[in-house]
Amino acid sequence: MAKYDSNHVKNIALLGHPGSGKTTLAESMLFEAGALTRRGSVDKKNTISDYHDLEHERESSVFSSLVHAPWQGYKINIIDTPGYDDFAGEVISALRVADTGVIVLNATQGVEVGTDIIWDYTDQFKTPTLFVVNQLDKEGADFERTLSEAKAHFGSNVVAVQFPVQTGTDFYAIIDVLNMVMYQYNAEGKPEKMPIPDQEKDKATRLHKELVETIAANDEGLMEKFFEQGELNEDEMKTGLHHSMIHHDIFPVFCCSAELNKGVARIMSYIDNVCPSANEMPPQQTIDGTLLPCDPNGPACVFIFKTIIEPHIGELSLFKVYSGTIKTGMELVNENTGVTEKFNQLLLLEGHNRSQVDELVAGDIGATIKLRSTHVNNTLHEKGKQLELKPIQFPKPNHSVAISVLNKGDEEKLAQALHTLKEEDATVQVEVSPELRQTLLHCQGELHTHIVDWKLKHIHKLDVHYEKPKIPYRETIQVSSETTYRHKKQSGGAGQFAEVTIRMEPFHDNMPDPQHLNVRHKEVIDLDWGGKLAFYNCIVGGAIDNRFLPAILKGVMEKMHNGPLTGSYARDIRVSVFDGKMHPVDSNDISFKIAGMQAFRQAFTEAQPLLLEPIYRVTVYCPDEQVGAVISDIQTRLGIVEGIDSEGHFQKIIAKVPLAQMYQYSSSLRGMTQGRARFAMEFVDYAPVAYDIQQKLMEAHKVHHEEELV
Ligand SMILES: Nc1nc2c(ncn2[C@@H]2O[C@H](COP(=O)(O)OP(=O)(O)OP(=O)(O)O)[C@@H](O)[C@H]2O)c(=O)[nH]1
Ligand SMILES: [Mg+2]
Repeated sequence: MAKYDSNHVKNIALLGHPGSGKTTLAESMLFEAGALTRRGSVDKKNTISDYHDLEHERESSVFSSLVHAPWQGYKINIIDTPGYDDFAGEVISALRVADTGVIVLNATQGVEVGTDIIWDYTDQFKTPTLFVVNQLDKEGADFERTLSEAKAHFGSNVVAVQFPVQTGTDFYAIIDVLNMVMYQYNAEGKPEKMPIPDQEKDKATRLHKELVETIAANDEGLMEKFFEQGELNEDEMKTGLHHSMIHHDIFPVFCCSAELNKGVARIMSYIDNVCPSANEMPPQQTIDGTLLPCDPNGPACVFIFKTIIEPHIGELSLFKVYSGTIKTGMELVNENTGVTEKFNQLLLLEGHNRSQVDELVAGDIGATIKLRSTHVNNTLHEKGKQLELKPIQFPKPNHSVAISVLNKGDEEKLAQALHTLKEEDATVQVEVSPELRQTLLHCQGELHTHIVDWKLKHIHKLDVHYEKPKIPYRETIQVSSETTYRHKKQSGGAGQFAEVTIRMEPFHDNMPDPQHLNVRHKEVIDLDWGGKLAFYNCIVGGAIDNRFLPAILKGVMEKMHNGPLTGSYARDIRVSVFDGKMHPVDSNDISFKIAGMQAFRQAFTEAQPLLLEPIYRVTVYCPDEQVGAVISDIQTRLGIVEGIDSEGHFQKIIAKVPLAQMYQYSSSLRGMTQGRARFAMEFVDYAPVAYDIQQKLMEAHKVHHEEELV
């Protein structure tokens, strides 16, 4: 295996709408580099990059995969990412380590929804970006339209470096306006350099001029030269493009047919000669602000951007070397877990296949296995240093389902499987909710849940069942009430006796003491589930001994935990115990606990109880033409629109919507907007549910409760 220094490593991520041709392009790149003797295809399920059974089943990428192409003395690390938005986590982690984003466009479709979404990421991370207009060999391919759509969406600095001579089944040549040459391809995709034909000269000259002017306009030095010379030579253009790509100013556009391998080699040469290597990008900044230049002689430091769990091998940790040179057998300290890890093997990945190398220099990407306590987003560095790189901000899940096992006894196996899934995919979250008595699986969307389900069934061999997550309602009261409850039990031996009189009021901060009661002791408890319980001892004349007060509080708390209306948590209530009775023999803690509980239940029902539901702030980003549909849908979900703002290419709609109305919203929104919208949601507050819904929920609880008692 050839050794590469930091200047000769290029890291690219292939990005784009599903089906644009990323995996096919990766395959052609590997073929061009001589890493493959035969090109596989997605349809035949034999590409290097889509190697997972799930990807074969779907004929589309699900995971990002790392391959590398040795090309003219350079090593191009290629991360082929999946196009579906549900797998955005794979795209974001790839962009964290890539130094160039290659956005693939389908020439028969132009700019698609996925292209816009990907652009937003590259723009946010300021990743140097180029476009590849692919599928030019396909019937209906339209380069001009695709280019003008890209300019309209992403700005006039999207500039053509190439254009096709003909598109569709007659696609045979590409004219390059950087070096003003035509590449004519034979059936195997081998190019022959030719002069630009007369009938294409005007167009080539016009696009060349546009390219030169765009380069000059983004580089002061070159602007002067351009004015002096009226032209820029090829080297000057490359230098200008190089700098402008680093600053995320110019976005060159290339042509190809990945399927027929036409134009692929030229893109690879551009990546080698013009796109930045890692050591030309601004240095990484650690969390405490230290700059870490990409220097092979600097302190060893790597960042884990992805893990893959492979059957029979265990966990593969994929990393980028941000500084220093990593050698086989090296020990590095994990800054996040404190564990010292030994890198026994340094691996290069080729989809499913792996090969070993002795060292990896700053800027390169590789993998290792069998680290003990290392996860995605961890930084590892040589001993005696303190370096922690900024973590990848993964998108928050917005699609939840409750999951359970079909076969009793599989619970532990499911917990273990979910743990493994989470380890491999940082965009999945698992929540075991004691309140709802459900295990919730939070994913990026419905498709993402299907992927998790596939893994559970096929890898972990588990039969699982899904249902709608329950809603964490809350219960409270609206007015005050007073009640007395006597608990008395006489059954043969020792009896039970306790009588408790309480006043119950809605609690709010800084409320005055209860009127006409003599407060002897106050306790305000912050409840784990939000809100408060104030418990006052206002006993006079020793009606109840102080020693029984904790038992009464215990009874009250039990009911707060299992509210009288629907068994949900209760909140924001003040209970003042101000009278009662004891029996010299039969009174004990258990009696007072029962009396406290029942007094609470009785008082609660008389205090105009209210069921509260969680309200979420939902932010939807969608194109102009879909604002109307999105808003009217929010209204049918009992949501209240708070505002509309424009943000980039999108309109941002902010609304408050009850959580109970948000089940499977990601799928409805996708359907409603053909996948053009995105949304995020966060908890804001609790609000009363409508009276009829409260009645229905109470009825359902009663039936369920009675069933449980049978
Ligand atoms: N005619 C033609 N077909 C192509 C070309 N590139 C890709 N395809 C076909 O388009 C389909 C999708 O290609 P992929 O390479 O899987 O696309 P992708 O961008 O990786 O898709 P996702 O992984 O789902 O995001 C496959 O059937 C390819 O054979 C091309 O240049 N020309
Ligand atoms: Mg793919």
